[in-house]
Amino acid sequence: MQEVHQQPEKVLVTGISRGKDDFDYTMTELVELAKANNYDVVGELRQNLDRSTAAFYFGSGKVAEIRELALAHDATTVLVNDELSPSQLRNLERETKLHIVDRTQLILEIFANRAHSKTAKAQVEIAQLQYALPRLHPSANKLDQQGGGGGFANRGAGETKLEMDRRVLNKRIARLRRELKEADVGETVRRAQRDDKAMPTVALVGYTNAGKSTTMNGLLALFADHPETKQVFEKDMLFATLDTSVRQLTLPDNRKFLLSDTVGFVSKLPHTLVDAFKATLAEAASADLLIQVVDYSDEHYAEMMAVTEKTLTAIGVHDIPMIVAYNKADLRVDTHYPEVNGDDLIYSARDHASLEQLTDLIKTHLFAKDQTNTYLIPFAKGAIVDFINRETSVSATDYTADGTQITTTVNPIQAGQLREYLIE
Ligand SMILES: Nc1nc2c(ncn2[C@@H]2O[C@H](COP(=O)(O)OP(=O)(O)OP(=O)(O)O)[C@@H](O)[C@H]2O)c(=O)[nH]1
Ligand SMILES: [Mg+2]
Repeated sequence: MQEVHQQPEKVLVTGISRGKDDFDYTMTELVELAKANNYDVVGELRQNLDRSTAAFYFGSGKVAEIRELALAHDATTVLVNDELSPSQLRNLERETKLHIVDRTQLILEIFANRAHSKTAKAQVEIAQLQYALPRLHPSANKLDQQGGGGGFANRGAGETKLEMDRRVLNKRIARLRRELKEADVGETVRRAQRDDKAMPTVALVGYTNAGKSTTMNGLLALFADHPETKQVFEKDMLFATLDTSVRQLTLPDNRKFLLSDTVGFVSKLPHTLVDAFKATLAEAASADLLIQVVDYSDEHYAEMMAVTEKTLTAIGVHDIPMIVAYNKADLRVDTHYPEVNGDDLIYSARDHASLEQLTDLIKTHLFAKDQTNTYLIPFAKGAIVDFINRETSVSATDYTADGTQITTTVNPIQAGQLREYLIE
C-alpha cells in the first residue's frame, strides 16, 4: 500500500459545476479530502458547464489553463471532483503532462492509508483493483511511475499484454474475496449475539467525522458491561474508523443491547468501496435501530444527511427505525442542548446529560414491546432464575412454597422463552 506522502505534493483542485446545487460543498470537501491525504492544495480551477465532455471532462480551453496554473504553482498533480472515465483520465494526462487523480482515486488512497486491519486492507484493495481494471492500458505503467498511483498490482515495467494484466488483477480480486469470506466480518456480531439471541442491536451511522466513535465511547463510559471494555478510536480526521466495532452495553435496569460503530460516509463515495465494504456495513443493515450521527456544527449538515440517506439505501438498509442525533451542539452559539424532538436529539457526544437523553431515546425504541410479567420458577430450575436475574429487569422476588416468584420486564423473545412459567 502507498505511504502517506513525505513531502506534501503540490496539487490543484478542479471541477465542473454541471449546474448542481451541491457543487460548492463538494469542491470544499475535495480540498478537505486532499488535506486528509497530505496533499498541499496550491490552486483551484472551476468551470461552469452543464455536462462534462466525453474526451477531456473539461470544456475547451480549460485543459490548457490547468496546465498553465499548475506550472505557475509548481503543482505536479491535478485533483478532479468526479470519477473520470478511463479515456478522460488518459486524455487529460496526455494533454497536461500532469498526474491526474480523480475523486474516486483520492478517496481510495485515503482509505488505503488508513486501513490497518487485514479485513480493511483487503476490502480497500479490492475496491482499488476494481477501479484499476477498466483503466488498464499499455501506458498505465508509465503513468504509475509518476507517483501517487495508489498501489495497484499493475505496477512495474514489462507488463505489456493487457489480457495478462487483467487476468492477474482478477485473480488477485478473487483471492482477496476468498480471504475475506474466510475471515467473515459478520462473525463479530454473531459471536456477540450467540450468548443471548434476544439482545437487540443498535448501529451508529453517518457522515465521516460526525462523532460516531465519540458517541460510542461516551455511551461505553456510562454503560459498558465490564469496566475493561475497550474504547474505540476517535479522531478529528476523515475516515478515522474503517473497521466495525461491536460492544455490549448494560443499562442500570439490567437491560442490554449491542452497539456498533463503523465506517463513515462521504459524498460520491466510490461504488467500488461501497461494494467492498458491504460486509462491514452489513452491521447497519441488520440492526434493530440506527442512530444517524450528524455534525450539526457544520454548515453543510443537510447535504451530509442527504448523502447518508443515499448511501444507506445503496447498502440495502430499508425500514429500520432511526434516531437522528444532531451532534456537536456545543460548537453552535445559539443552540440549547440536550433537546429531544420526537425521534430526534440535539446533543453533544462530550456531554453527560446528552448521553443520558440519547440513552432514553434508545430505550424507548428498543424496549417499546417489552412487557412486565410475573413468573413462578420451581426450585429445581435454578438456572432459569439465574437467567432472569442476569438478563432481565427484575422488580420483585418472592420465595413461595412452590418456587421463586419473580416479577420482571422482558422483551418479546424472552417472554417466549419463559412462557411456561408465566402466572400473571
Ligand atoms: N466539540 C465537539 N467535538 C466533538 C463532539 N463529538 C465529536 N467531536 C470531535 O469530532 C471529531 C470526530 O469524532 P469521531 O467520533 O472520530 O467521528 P466519527 O463519526 O467516528 O468519524 P469517522 O470514524 O471518521 O467516520 C473528534 O475530534 C471528536 O473529538 C462534540 O459533541 N463536540
Ligand atoms: Mg469513527
